[in-house]
Amino acid sequence: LTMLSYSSQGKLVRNGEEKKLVICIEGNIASGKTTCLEYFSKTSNIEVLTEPVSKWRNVRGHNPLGLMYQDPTRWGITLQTYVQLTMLDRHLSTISAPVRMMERSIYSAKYIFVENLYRSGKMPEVDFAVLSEWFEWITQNIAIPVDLIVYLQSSPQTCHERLRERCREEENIIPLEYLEAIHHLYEDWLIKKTSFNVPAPVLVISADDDLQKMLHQYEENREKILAGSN
Ligand code: DCP
Repeated sequence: LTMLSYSSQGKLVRNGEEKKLVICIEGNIASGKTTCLEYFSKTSNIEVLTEPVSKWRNVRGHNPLGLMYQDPTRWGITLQTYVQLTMLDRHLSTISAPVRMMERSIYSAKYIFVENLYRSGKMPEVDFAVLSEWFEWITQNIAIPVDLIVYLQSSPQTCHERLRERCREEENIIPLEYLEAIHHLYEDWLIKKTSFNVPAPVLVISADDDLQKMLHQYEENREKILAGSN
């Protein structure tokens, strides 16, 4: 049963979920978000939602992620419309533990990926306008609670190496310049805070180290993260 009510800002709220702690893990492609989420998923009382990338690779037998990398001008809006829907669905799903951790957010989908397609000249202005109208309607009318953003700050070079090691088929054409563009958009958004609204406090974790050191950093930051503070 879903209970709908209105928050103090007049936005629609489901099940009074604003009382639970919601932490979004943000960072470049292959910055290690999944490893971070896996680490915390071993802790009780935390619900971990990984990114719905399997859906983006298969919607009713189609692969919008693959299509987007092959021809971003034609398929960028197709992928990003679907990403926006799947992210909204994640944000609004019932939280099953006192703390929720999720990979990325509807915010980075728009402020980083849609923005990058548009700025690099790969998304037609009309597609960008339609996506922006959808995004603004959603964020103005539906409460999307986020309490903390954990930013895994990595160098584009490191991500490029990790991408090559991982060999996800759709991604083998991603050049270093693409990761650099995503990196700069993230830095402007979450570090310089000069581009778009930052919906929650930001905790920065440097993510260029090897796995063992990364796990150690997560251990060190565990209490801060679970208290929802930066
Ligand atoms: N992607 C996209 N547009 C978005 C979100 C993601 O084009 N709005 C693409 C980028 C990647 C793929 O989807 O090719 C998955 O991206 P993530 O970086 O979110 O997931 P990873 O598995 O790469 O994260 P990590 O390696 O940090 O765990």
